[in-house]
Formats: sequence, structure tokens, C-alpha cells
Amino acid sequence: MNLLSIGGSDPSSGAGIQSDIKTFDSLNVHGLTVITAITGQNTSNFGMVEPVSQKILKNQLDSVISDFKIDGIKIGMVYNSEIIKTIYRELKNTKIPIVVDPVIKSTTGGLLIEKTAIIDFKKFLIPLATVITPNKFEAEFLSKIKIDSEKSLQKAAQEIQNMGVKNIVITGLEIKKDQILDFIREGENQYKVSGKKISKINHGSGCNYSASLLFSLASGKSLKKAVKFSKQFTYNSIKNAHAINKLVEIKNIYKSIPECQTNFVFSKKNPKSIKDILGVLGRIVKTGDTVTVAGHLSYGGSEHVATALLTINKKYPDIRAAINLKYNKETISKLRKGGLLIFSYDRSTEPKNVKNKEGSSIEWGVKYAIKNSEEPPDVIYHRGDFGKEPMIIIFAKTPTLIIEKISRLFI
Ligand code: PXL
Repeated sequence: MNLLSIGGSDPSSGAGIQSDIKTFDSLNVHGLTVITAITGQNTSNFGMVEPVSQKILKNQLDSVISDFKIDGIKIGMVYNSEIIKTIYRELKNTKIPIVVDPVIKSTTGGLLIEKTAIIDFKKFLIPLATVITPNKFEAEFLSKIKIDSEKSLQKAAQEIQNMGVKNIVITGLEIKKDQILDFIREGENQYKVSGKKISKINHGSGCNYSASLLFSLASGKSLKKAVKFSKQFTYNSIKNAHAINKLVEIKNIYKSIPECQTNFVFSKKNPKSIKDILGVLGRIVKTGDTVTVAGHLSYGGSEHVATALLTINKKYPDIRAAINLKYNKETISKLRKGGLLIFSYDRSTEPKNVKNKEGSSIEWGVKYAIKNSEEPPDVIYHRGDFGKEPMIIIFAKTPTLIIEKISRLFI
């Protein structure tokens, strides 16, 4: 599948084009990009914006459109009227799904569209969209209606619909502390989808959401299914990425990275195969006395650790995160002292038919280890075999709980 993202460059890769490439990559689709503007920004400050010329914008669009079969388009930062009109001229006859993410301001306060371009944005870009995905602030800005009640929410969505787009998803409406709600107006129908909230505000999480929504729509899903998918996708990616950042920061963690390196995985609910499990494609590797994340997060990005998790998840569906670490006796005894529930298996007793079948050892071992378990395991290890490195796998409900368990090793 080829998906095109039209938007601004963010050198810190938290949002914009760079973030969309990462999202598309992790969904295993090919991401094409057309840059509308270059921004200078990082995680705390927004510097300059320089829009690109109409000429190079058109040339970028022509280049990808003439060469690829594009399955869906996301439009993010467009900055000025010239850019908006050029995109409109190029895409006005397109039949594939177009998600418009009407970005107005960055979380750090940078203006992503000129005030004078708003009229043309409404006139030309909104009618191009299959779905528009404003957050609460953007919906208020576009509709000029303050959203402070159910009635005003519906009215704002209707007002945006009147600008010429059939489907509106207003994201990020808070209901409870740990829940976040999206409001959807799909033609004449209205409904809400709720999901788990990420506690920290995330630069770029909106980009993540709209890019994964496009993926889901381009895969033929209904809008409701697509919204559900992208809520879960955004949550999982950010949760796992945060946990991996925390892991890398643990002092002396390099001592726990095995020869075959580490993966840190997080599963969707009720995974059917390792394709439903997010892992680091390329693994977390030891680089001297530090560790480096060598690759990006990807569904299907782990084979071994994901297989272990899949096996555990069949018996204990709440367990959705796992990591593998280097085996040694001291680590096991520290984990045991920390009160963790530990099981093991012996690879030298592995039946021949399992040994000969590529990739079946882990499933066999994990099943064997928890054969008589009455509670979900925190840890499963084996001491290796001829030519097989010994290994520890830690399990938990979430990536954050994995970090908590590992942190006990280094106090
Ligand atoms: O998240 C919205 C967004 C989109 N595109 C670019 C951005 C931002 C936010 O900072 O910089 C280029």
C-alpha cells in the first residue's frame, strides 16, 4: 500500500512529515511525502516557518502522483493560500480517501497556518476531505462555536460539515481522568468512541492519529472501525515509545542486554498472530556501555519475544507486554527477592519434533513453563542449551509495568 502525506517538515521528528513516515513504516506501508513548508522547531520551541514555492510543491505532487498508485492521502500543515490552492488543483478529482488534519497551532505555540489563509482552507481543502479530524480547539476555531456542552459539540460538527465535508471526527474531548473521547459525525449519524488517555501531552500525537486513520480507511474499514483502530494504535505506539525511552535511560541497563539483543513488545488486545504485536524492528542493542534503539516500532517487528507473549496471552489475556533480558543467576535471584512470580523450562528436554520445527521452541518452552501456573507469570527463563543462549523474559500488563519490574534490578 502507498500512502501520501502532504504537510510540513518537523526536524525534531515529533510531528509533521517525519512523524508520518514513521507511522506508515510501523504499519508496514510505503509512505510518500510532499513537503509544504519547512519549520525550525524542537520539543520545546517553535522557531521559523518557510513555505515552499508553488513550483516545487507542484513538482513534488506531480512526481509522486505520476509514478505511484496511491491508496490514500493525508493533508496536514498547509500554511498559506498559494499552497492550499495548488493542492486543490492537483487533487480535486481524486477518488481515494483523503484525511485532512486541520492543524492550526503546534503544541509549542507555533502558527501552522496564516490567518489570511483560513478562508481558502475552508473553501478549498475541507471539501476535498473524506474525513476531517480537528481536535477540540481546532473544531472551535473552524466553527467559531465554543464547545462546552453536548449541544454545542453537535452544532460545531454540523457547522464544519456545512463547509462541504461528510465526515467529521472531533478528537480529544476529555470525559474522565483516564479516558478520552472522540465525537464522530458521519453523514447524518452521530456517535462517540472512547479510549484510554495518555497522561502527558504529546507533540505529534494528532499526526499519529490522522495517519493511522488514513491507513485504516485505505484498507477498506468503516469510519467507526478506523477510529477505534487509530485510537488504539496511537495509544500503543506512544506508550511503548515512552517505555522504551525509559528503558534506555536505566543506568547500567547495557549489562542486561543479551548477545541476541533485546526486544520490548506491546500487543493489541486479543492478538491473533505476531503481526498484532508492536516491537522494535531491528531491536534494542548494546553499544558499549549504553544501549541504542536500532530501528523503529513496527507491528510484527519482533518474532521471538512476540511469540512468547502471544503464548502467554492465550492463557492470560491481560498480559500484553514483554521484554527479553540476559540470563544470569543473580538477576533471577534479585527478581525473586523482588517478589516476582518466576517459572522456567529446560531446553535440553525439548522434544525432537519441536527442535526441528523452526520457531516452535519458544512456544513449547513457555507453554511448558506455565503448564501448572495458577497466576500469570512475571518472569520465564531458561538456562540455554548447546548453541542456545540462556534467556529471561519479563511479562506485564503494560510496558510501563515492565519498566517498574526491571527497575528493581538496578536499585
Ligand atoms: O501536530 C501538528 C503538526 C503538524 N505538522 C507540523 C507540525 C505540527 C506541530 O508542531 O510542526 C509540521
